[in-house]
Amino acid sequence: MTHETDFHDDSRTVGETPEMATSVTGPQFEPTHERALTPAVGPARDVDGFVRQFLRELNYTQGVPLSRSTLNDQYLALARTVRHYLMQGWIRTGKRRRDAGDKVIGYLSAEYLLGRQLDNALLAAGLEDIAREAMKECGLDVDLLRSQEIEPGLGNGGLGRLAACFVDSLATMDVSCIGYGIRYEYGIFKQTFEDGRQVEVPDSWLALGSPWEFPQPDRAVQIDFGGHTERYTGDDGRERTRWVPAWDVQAVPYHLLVPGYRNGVVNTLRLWSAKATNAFDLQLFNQGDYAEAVRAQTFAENITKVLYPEDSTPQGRELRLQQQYFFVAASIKDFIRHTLPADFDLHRLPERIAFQLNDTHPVIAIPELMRILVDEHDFEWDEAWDVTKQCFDYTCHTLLPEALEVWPVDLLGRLLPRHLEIVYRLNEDFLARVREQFDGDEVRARRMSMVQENPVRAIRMAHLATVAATKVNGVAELHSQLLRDKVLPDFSEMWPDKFTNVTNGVTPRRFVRIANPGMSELVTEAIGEGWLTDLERLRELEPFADDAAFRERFRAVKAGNKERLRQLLHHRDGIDLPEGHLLDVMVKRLHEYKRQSLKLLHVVSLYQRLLSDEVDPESTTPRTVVFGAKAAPGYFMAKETIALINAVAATIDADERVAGRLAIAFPANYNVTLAETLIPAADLSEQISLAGKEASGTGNMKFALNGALTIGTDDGANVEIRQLVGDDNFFLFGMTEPRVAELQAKGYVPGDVYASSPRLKSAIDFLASGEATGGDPSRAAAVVDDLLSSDRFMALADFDAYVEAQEKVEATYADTEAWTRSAILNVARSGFFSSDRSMRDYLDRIWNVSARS
Ligand code: 26V
Repeated sequence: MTHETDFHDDSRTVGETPEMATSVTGPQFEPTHERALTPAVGPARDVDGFVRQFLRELNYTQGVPLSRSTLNDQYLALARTVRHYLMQGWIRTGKRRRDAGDKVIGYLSAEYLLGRQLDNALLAAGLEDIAREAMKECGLDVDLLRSQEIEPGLGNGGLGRLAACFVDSLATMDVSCIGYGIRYEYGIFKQTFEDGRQVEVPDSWLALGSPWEFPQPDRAVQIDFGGHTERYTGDDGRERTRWVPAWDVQAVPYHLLVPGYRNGVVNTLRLWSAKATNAFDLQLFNQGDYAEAVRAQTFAENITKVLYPEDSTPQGRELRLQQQYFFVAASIKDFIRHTLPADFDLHRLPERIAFQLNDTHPVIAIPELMRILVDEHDFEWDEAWDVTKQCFDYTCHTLLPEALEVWPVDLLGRLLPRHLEIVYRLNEDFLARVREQFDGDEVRARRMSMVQENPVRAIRMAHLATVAATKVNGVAELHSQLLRDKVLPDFSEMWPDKFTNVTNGVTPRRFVRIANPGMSELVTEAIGEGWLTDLERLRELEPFADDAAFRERFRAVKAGNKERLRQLLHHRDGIDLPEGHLLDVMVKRLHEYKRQSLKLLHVVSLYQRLLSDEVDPESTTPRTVVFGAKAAPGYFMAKETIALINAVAATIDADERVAGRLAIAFPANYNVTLAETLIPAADLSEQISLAGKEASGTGNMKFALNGALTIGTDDGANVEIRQLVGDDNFFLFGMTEPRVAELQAKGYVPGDVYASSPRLKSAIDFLASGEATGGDPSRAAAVVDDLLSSDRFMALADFDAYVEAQEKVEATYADTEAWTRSAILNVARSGFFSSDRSMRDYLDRIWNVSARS
């Protein structure tokens, strides 16, 4: 480090141009009011300008000279420096959108699983090289600083990550979008293992500073809860209803920047944080009752304290309903009050907003908008309904009936009495229509009702959403079909045109370009620039699959990615991955329907094969199986499965006899950051859910785009991946959805499958005996008992087919050239899975808005 770079110095003149001189002395304001909204010049876009801004941040915001700064100081200063370069785009984008009166996509999502922000901001702003050089000039390593960031884990899994990909694509396509959500103080828990068992640690992602957010306390809105409703007669003689709430909280918005890829566009993520209306009762405080004085504050601020990690059992938890209402009510209020012009006629609301309901979590927004229009803006009921219906579209993300949210009416009535009344009235009107259209079919009316009677009276949020929404979509072809045929068949009969499909996608900026720079460079060299925003262009890679020199280079990239993963796991987890293995990866939330237990049975079977005399170990394919999975803290079987995988991993790891042939690695705390290193290193992608259960999957797309081959069932988006990449480049196995339904109807008996498959029986017996768990059979008991007694997701039924498909994997992998060819074809043919394409589909089929690019 040189003395020169230790402290920011405005008088520094080395290589300075006149523009730069103005840029470092602070924003320049033009004389007119309009122009004053935009800083005339940001920091200079060169190494020198970057260094200056960085030092300024370090010295004046962090308050330290470089020589005394910690890594965290340096990370924060770097992040804020990059943020500076985005500000002008953000302010300009906002102004342009307001002036044009664009229709806004209001993406309502309780989760955004964003991943690290710095990498993406550097890429979007095109500052990677400048930042690297600038840090070098300060004697710092940009990669080390990047690795300091704690990712904002404001989501559970696929649904939250999808929302993050979608807002990235909308910014890149210059579509006006506000992502509305919740600023959880604690995101998804951090997973650690103790004796192989999952232990959850709070995720304090804000603890070391949060350079990416802008609090806007002056734009806080009040959110009401509880109380009762009253009828009264208005001045015009009309009967009206008024909600008299019992308590309220403040919703404070925090802005996050959503930069488009190198287009100067910066959209906004608006995340709401709860704050007590009155910080505390000073009188009580003065009387010495400190705890009671702050009680209200604690109570209010609990609303956004923590993300629910329960994607296994969406119980009727009051706090969760509070979270849901809190963020949608704040978002609608904010949109009407701050985004629309003051005199806007709300009859025209659908011209200006399309609220997309990301699953049922934000569905309480529907009665909320009705309440605003009817109670606060004097709309007639039918008039309000007509407007409301046009403002909402609904995406369903599941097929499991137990995952469809319902809210007990006693809870809803207590928390949101007016909303309950509104839902009842909507349901009355709706059921009248059903009876009219279907000859008074009461059984059907009961099935379709927004209100379920048993086991407790509760509101079916998916029915409410489906009735209100203009469009309802599933997230992959098969899912959308099953949604129509099995989950909501009465509704699709009533409104066939309401239902549509939009297959999910993933952002290639994060999951190809950032995650896999080596492959990205190779691709660009082969087909030129432009593919990152037009991913179908990857097709142009197809001929290169037959080019031996290209294949060689492709393999070298994969080998480099594996090495990067080895380094990471060594430092992060103390795991030493063996070299030269087929890398077989299963990463996703732990759920029985995803069938991590099936993968584990396969591992056990491979272990047995190596221990037996049947095969020469030297002739088998050396394989490392990597698991990554968090279990919902209250999900017993999921947690048992984690403990079992770890026990088997430890046993195999300690067994000299299989050293070099088989290994299991289970790094703790799988998250977006780990995914970015893990996925590009994988050879084999495990997508083995029971057919008809995985709505789409998005990890499956990320793997294919990074040149892993998939072993998978005919489920979710696997179906489309296989159709696109071709049967020869995909290892399909297992029952189809109709076959699953047939077997279920017939009565599935896992014991029969066990008895009839020698290989399966042997693997299960081996597990049950404790031989795969260090001699301790109790470790395997819960999982084995469950598989043998109920096996709800039919892992046993698909076992033989799975093992056979894995044998094909080994045979193909042995032919290095054939494998590489398939891997390249997977990349070349997966361009469809860009979230840009998903967004185009939403724009065309759902929002009726056109993209600018
Ligand atoms: C909820 C529940 C509750 C009951 C037990 C099982 C279960 C499983 C999952 C969930 C969460 C449902 C919402 C969700 O995260 N869905 C995921 O959405 C992704 C994005 O569309 C999609 O790729 C995944 O297939 C889907 O599981």
